[in-house]
Amino acid sequence: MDASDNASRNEPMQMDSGAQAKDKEKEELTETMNKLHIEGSSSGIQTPNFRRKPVIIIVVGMAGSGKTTLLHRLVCHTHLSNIRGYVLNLDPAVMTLPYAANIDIRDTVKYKEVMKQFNLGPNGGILTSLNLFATKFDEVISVIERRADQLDYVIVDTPGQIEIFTWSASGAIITEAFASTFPTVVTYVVDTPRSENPTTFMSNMLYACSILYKTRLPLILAFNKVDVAQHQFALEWMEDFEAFQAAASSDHSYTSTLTQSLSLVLDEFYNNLKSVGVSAVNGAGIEAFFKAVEASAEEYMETYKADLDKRHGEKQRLEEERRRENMDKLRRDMEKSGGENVVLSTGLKDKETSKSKSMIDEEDEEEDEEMDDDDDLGIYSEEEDAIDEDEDEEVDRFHF
Ligand SMILES: Nc1nc2c(ncn2[C@@H]2O[C@H](COP(=O)(O)OP(=O)(O)O)[C@@H](O)[C@H]2O)c(=O)[nH]1
Ligand SMILES: [Mg+2]
Repeated sequence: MDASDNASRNEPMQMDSGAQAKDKEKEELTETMNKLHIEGSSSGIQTPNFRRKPVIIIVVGMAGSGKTTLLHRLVCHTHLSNIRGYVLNLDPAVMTLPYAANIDIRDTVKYKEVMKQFNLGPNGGILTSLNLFATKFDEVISVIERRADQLDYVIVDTPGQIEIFTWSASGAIITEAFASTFPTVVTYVVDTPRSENPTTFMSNMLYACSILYKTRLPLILAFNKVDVAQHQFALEWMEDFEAFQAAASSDHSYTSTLTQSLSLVLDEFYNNLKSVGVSAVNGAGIEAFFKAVEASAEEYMETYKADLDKRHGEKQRLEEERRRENMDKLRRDMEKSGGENVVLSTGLKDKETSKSKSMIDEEDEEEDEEMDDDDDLGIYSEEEDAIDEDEDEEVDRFHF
């Protein structure tokens, strides 16, 4: 407590005037109410710090469909076309990456260590590593936010086994964190040569459909490996379900009948997505892919963002209502008590008195808190400082 505090405390006593003391108290009261007002509004749900750039491209797909190779191709394309890209690897189990990731989950979580420590198999290890990483994902978002002005795209590679990302809580957390801060699109990579069989094609499409409805984000189908097999058959099947049924009817098994029926159901799904044929190996179709990303980002702003804003608006309205009710209650108390007990009832005055009494205790507590913070997987924040110092650093590392 400083000298001015002491002075203001002693003043009413020295003046020995009841009226002046009351004035002083009223002033304090107004100040307290103002403080409450500020606290009330800042503790509420704030409009998210949404930016129109960069566009986030989350790349998902079955193991071996070519996600990592496609990412490499996209990175090469960004370098050649002066597009400013940023790359994130979320696959903790990948041995070597063909591209230089700006943020790599492997620098934060050692997947083999996680397997040992938690006594898990490979899939459990990957899933737990992703969960651990997701707990610190707000740090990743703020790193990207700080660079937002210098970036056009953030490309995200996901674990080989698709369900680890698409059906896990951490995958949902990561996707939501991106989608509430930047325009976000999902790219579903299809192994084209392996989808020439109608039944395999259908299971692939059903999976893509489930991702669309789960993430509620614009979806791009990237038919990869067109250097081996062209994707025209897929486009034809998606546009004309009779053509697909004709292909599926050559097989008379139970799955074939089911597949034919499902093709009718998926008609609406096909209308809601964009598809491009690409080759991660020779670079065919990459320009068309980026065009599809741009169109999807527009779509995001028109539909998904509007929906998100609506939900945030509703939350904010409820919060504002709650704050107004509290203020009214406080005002009523003040009128009732003539301003005498109100400060006590807010708890702030209590806090202040106890603060001066237990100053030494609190100092000790503060020290403890600081130590707790250090324990809290603090290497992250150290790294953040390092990033602050060197914004141009190519590879950002986070550690648990
Ligand atoms: N021919 C051909 N092979 C590809 C293409 N993209 C990926 N591959 C191969 O597919 C395999 C799996 O690729 P990878 O990127 O590791 O798949 P991921 O598990 O989805 O990340 C590798 O052997 C790649 O060389 C492509 O466009 N054409
Ligand atoms: Mg991969």
